[in-house]
Amino acid sequence: MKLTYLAVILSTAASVHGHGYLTIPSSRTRLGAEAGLDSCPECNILEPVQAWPDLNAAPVGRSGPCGYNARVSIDYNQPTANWGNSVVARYYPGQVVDVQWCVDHNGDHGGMFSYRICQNQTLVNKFLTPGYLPTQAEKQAAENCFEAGTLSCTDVSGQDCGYNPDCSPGQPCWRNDWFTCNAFQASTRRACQGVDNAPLGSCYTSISGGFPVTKKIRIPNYQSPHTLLSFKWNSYQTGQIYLSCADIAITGDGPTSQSSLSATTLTTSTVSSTTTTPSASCTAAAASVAVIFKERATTSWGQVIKIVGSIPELGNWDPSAAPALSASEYTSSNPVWAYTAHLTAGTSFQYKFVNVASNGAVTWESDPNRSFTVPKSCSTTALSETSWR
Ligand SMILES: [Cu+2]
Repeated sequence: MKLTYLAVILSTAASVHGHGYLTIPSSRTRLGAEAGLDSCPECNILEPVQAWPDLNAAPVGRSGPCGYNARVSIDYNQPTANWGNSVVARYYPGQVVDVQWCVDHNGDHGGMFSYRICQNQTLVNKFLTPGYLPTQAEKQAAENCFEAGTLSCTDVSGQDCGYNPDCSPGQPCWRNDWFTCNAFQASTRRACQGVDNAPLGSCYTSISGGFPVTKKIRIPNYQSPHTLLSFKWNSYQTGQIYLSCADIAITGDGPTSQSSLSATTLTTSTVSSTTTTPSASCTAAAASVAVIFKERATTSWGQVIKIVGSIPELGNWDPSAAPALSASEYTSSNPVWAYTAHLTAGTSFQYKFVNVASNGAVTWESDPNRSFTVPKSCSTTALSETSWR
């Protein structure tokens, strides 16, 4: 047994190649790489297993729904200071969102991939408990739930949900609820790198540079203040499965119901309602206002957009203390960063956006400062989208 195990390790080490991981929303794996802990985020591999053509045949093992990177001995099923304690993206039930993973140039093994949400909070909570390492049985129980919670490609109208050209009718992989890569040996737009047909290096991998693979999923009609979006890629070429997960929230009724949101969250006792004319959708004053900032800024991997300004909530002009915007809505065609600040009604302040590189270097927007006064009329307000300047 020992010899067989050793042989597997050696053959894996000898065939050094890339592979892939979930990048949008930011997976725990991506956070591990950005924290400098994971030197090969695309190397979270469940192997050697049967990955094809039966996509759910392999036990998930220690990889669990969030992945285990044997190269750096990181188990992403266990929350740490760098991932798992807070959500990286907030969605509402039924929302259609862009998701992306990154496949390495040298490790594009073709095949099929899926996004999954387990709607059993008790099972998921094992993966949200700070410091707790789920057992193998808990990992498998959650994995079964995630498999049952596959977010079907066909849930998004107009999305291309063809069958994988490397799979034959009658095989277990002949299904179009999963997403497919192109033909593995295609002469152009080969395998997974052909899905977006984006240039090499559009996303980060440590070995050869990555190709992004972008799809749309529909968030299920399910609510949770903290749950997981799990990504699973079954390789066609190799006996490998890649798993990663992102911490997300699914809450609220979406953008059409801001007035009902206001009605449930408003506080009337501390604010005079005489100073501002309420907008049509808001009829009462609020003490704390959710202010939504959106900034269009094209960034490269590792860069983060922050909002820094003259009030404590925005870091008092200190970029290291300023909140980061979320790239959960970011796509190459619509590079939007977003942040919701909870600010006291009536507060006036100045601010700028900054671009913070992975080495910490800060690039400021040009002058003059932007300025804003939090309205007293509504518990939620959205500034019009701005662009980097
Ligand atoms: Cu590989």
